[in-house]
Amino acid sequence: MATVGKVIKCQAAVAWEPNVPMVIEEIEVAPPQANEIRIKVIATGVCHTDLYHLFEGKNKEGFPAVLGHEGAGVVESVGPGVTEFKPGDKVIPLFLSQCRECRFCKCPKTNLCDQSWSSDRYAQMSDTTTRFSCRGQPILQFMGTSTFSEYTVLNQVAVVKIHDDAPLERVCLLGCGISTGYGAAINTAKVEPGSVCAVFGLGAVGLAAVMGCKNAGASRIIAVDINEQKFEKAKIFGATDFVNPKSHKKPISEVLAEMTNGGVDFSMECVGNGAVMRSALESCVKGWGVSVLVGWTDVQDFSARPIQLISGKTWKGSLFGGFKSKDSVPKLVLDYMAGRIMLDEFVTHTMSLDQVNDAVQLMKTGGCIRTIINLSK
Ligand code: CXF
Ligand code: ZN
Repeated sequence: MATVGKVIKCQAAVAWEPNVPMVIEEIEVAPPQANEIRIKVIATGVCHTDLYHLFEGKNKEGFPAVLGHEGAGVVESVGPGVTEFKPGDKVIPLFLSQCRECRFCKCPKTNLCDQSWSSDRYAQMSDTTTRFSCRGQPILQFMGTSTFSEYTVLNQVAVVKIHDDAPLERVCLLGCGISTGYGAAINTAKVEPGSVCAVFGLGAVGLAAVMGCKNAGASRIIAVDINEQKFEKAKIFGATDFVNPKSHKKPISEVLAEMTNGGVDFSMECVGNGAVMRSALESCVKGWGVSVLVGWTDVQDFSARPIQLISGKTWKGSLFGGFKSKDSVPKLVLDYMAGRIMLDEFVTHTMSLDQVNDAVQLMKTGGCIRTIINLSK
């Protein structure tokens, strides 16, 4: 290919500073170095984490940066030492990598690869530099992925090859939100056939958790949200009961206890709010109830009465739905292609890269489930 080994000039959405809309810029993307691959991004979802980092300035790598981490693309070229990928392969970037060599990758109990962006092991790339620049100024990468760019460079531990026929403008969603919610139900909660579940928060992650409960054979799935407009969508994914906490004077845990003869078997918190986390735990049945933290928040503390756990409940959480990313994402792609999981139903909007700020705004106001940015031109 004509671009191999050369700097590629392309369009990217650059977040120059917190709380300011991103700017579509021409950036320069350097060739991949050892153990890296450069990909052409075809599609990317917009996730709350992009929003959170952009508007609250919490991108731990700082600014300016190219955000985006829920993408899918095609390999353009590979750096020295890369044998797993070749140009033309369809791939999904993995903000949670799987190096297969660290203590955590070798243990079947966890997916928390120690080489991952989330473990602070590579702030930008394989080394501490970045492959992006704009008018001579280095632009940082984000979550080891940076999918709001026509081209990006990834460490090979943070990318996985998927089926050649996979529709990238759908399976990109498996790079974050859908895997996170779906896996929370099937891997972390380990929802059982015939069980009663409650899902708190019906954004994309919560709806994916509902889908996980349904696929695991739950007999009742209680969808909880203060926005009743979300209930119709939750029904499509398998929710059977719908509760708006604002419509009740009693605490939601009491409402659910009355509905379920003492509490649900499994609850999933998909909001990222300490008070909701506590309610989700309190909504579980004593003796065996399991409550899973799925929604992200960086609050320092959250609380519950010890009796909640002494009474035999389990409180746990997971990142990326507990999925070991390289092992699982290609299988999830096949699950979608075979109709075993839904993805189309999450997509409420499709936009181009130059509309990325509109997509962010839509997410901020709760006006979408998922917006797909289509970069293939
Ligand atoms: C993120 C939340 C912040 C930590 C890394 C994973 N989840 C999805 O966007
Ligand atoms: Zn995300």
